[in-house]
Amino acid sequence: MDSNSAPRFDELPVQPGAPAESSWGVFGDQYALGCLNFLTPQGVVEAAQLVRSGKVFRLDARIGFAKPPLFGRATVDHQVIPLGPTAHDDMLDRFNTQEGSQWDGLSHVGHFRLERFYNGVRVDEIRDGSNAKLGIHHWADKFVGRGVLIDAFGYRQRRGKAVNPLQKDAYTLEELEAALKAQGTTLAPGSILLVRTGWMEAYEKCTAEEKRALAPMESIQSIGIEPSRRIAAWLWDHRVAAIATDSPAVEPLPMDFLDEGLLHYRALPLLGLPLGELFILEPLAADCHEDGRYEFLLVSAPLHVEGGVASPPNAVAIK
Ligand code: UVW
Repeated sequence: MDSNSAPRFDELPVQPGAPAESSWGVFGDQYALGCLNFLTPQGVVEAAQLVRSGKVFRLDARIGFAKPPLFGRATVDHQVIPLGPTAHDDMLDRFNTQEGSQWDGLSHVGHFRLERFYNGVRVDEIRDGSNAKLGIHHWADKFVGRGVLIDAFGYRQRRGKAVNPLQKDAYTLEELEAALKAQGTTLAPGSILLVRTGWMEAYEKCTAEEKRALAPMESIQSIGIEPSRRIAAWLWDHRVAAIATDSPAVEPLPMDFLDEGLLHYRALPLLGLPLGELFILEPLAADCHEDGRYEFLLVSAPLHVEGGVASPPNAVAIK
């Protein structure tokens, strides 16, 4: 896909009958990739040129880091199983692919009013036992390109602004743009955008009791990215391939699932934009601050599960 030939956000939709502000039809028969279509072989080659120090940053947390997992998701059980006198396998029982760091795939959330997933895919097509149209397997070898970090948390802190990531609050478009400017970074087409909100670091400082108390959907609070039309337009018009944060929902929590303006609806069923959550971004941000380079090669290899809904990112940033 030539990102120059893609329509501007204001020109969407291009497909007759498609919902407003949707990119349905833009990517033709490659729709299962959604905005990952903005990642190209040439983009991978260019991103590889960003590798200079040889430093590698793991972007997903240890499996099972959240105790308990957020939103009532199952707790994974890891067992080492003897295979012979001096050999082992291991088992991950009850592994929910969204128990921690994750990419939300395009079959994770459909539009509640339209009752459609990305590109008009129906609920029954997701639940038919194959999830052939929007399964995460389509992303298995596509999630590589130029990563860009916006250290929104660091930007606020350096300006002396109070921020509590464990309370509902939003990083605005103006803040994201100002942080980018302060970093001397631009959003080139085909960027995998990471935004540090500070949530994961604040969570790690909580006591076991505090973690238990904040985990349910009814009680969780989080800072996130402003969920708005203009943010969706900004991401689309910059040809952002995916966006991930170190917060539980990318957007602020709590959220009203009947609000059509949620970023989850704007991104997943309407634009086909992958959302990444609960990434580890602090060590990467510290290194970017030190060397002044907020761009890197990003390699993510989602689980190769045929028909999967979501996946740990299995992602590294390489500088
Ligand atoms: C929410 O929808 C709150 O988060 P997730 O994408 O993990 O389901």
